[in-house]
Amino acid sequence: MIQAAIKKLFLPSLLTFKNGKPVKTKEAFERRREELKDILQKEVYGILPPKPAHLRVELTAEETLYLAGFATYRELCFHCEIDGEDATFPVTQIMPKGEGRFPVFVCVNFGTDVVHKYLPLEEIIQRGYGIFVIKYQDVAKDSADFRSGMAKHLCKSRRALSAPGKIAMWAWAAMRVMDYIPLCENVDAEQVAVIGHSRLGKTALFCGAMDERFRYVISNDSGCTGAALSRQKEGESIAQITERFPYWFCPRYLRYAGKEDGMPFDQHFLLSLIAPRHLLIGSAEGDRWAGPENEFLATAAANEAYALYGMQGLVHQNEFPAPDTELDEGDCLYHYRRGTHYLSRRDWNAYMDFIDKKRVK
Ligand code: GTR
Repeated sequence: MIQAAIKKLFLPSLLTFKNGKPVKTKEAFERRREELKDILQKEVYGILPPKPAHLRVELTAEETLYLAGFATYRELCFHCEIDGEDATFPVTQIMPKGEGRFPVFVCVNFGTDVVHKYLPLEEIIQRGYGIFVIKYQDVAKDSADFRSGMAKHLCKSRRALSAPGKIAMWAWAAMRVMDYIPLCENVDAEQVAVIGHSRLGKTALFCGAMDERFRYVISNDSGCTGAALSRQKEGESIAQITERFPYWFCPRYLRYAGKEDGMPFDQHFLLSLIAPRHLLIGSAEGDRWAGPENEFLATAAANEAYALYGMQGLVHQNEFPAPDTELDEGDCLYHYRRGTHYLSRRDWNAYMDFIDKKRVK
């Protein structure tokens, strides 16, 4: 039934090179990966800005007895040298106390507080995870303003059809945190997850697709131009998203409004780039705007890439799951809960349960 539902969408083939040749091995998929990245950058999110010439991380504040003394809190300033200028954005790091190296989340979040409705910090720390929090608008405003913050350094002109949009910039900032992680003594650089909710779930997916250093890529309720296939999608369409938020994407993406069926890509391209790492997709039953079914279908469609690595990808029962189900048997997680558009404690715990399982292997 799932295979049939995917077939009915006539998706562009993941495993066919641009020249029409088939992609049959994981080595071939590594070459296809470059084509997929190229398509998604040129058509959807814009060309990812290059790494800064130099990165320096400054400790600006520290509290060693945070969360009743069980955590360390640090405020960091990331200084990026771009075209000879010092471009900066702040990041907050909270780590559990103790010996050894901890797995961490790089969380691109909405609020201005570290303890936020989408961020149950104490639970995360108690479960033995550290976290880096980027408040997304500290990097670039969630608006058409490309003249302030990091945006003016990362995009000199919005005239180019493949100029980076804001999603690419927020993702770029998460990658800079990843640059810093190997220098942190108490962080396990092999166990890093990037996570975001909604527009920031789209950001987490683009980040993890473009940067293979992230072992876990978590999209919560990311919907349109995130985890959901755009063809025959319930809820938000490309026309609607590009009408309200054109600046999230590259200018060329606007051309696809109302033209989903003819697009030379769909969101399974993005999800397949996470292979052979772990993809964690969360949907909510009440979040019809995001289109849970198409989020599930895109995850299932990415299995073709996992198969080339001898992996299962998402293990499912060949039908759309009932609410309050975790499909967690394979390399990917599909977490489907009741309720509405939100990043809840329940979601975080589902993601940590899955990562815990993968880490002991
Ligand atoms: C909505 C948008 C969605 C989703 C959401 C959010 O308005 O249509 O694509 O990104 O915002 O980020 O909260």
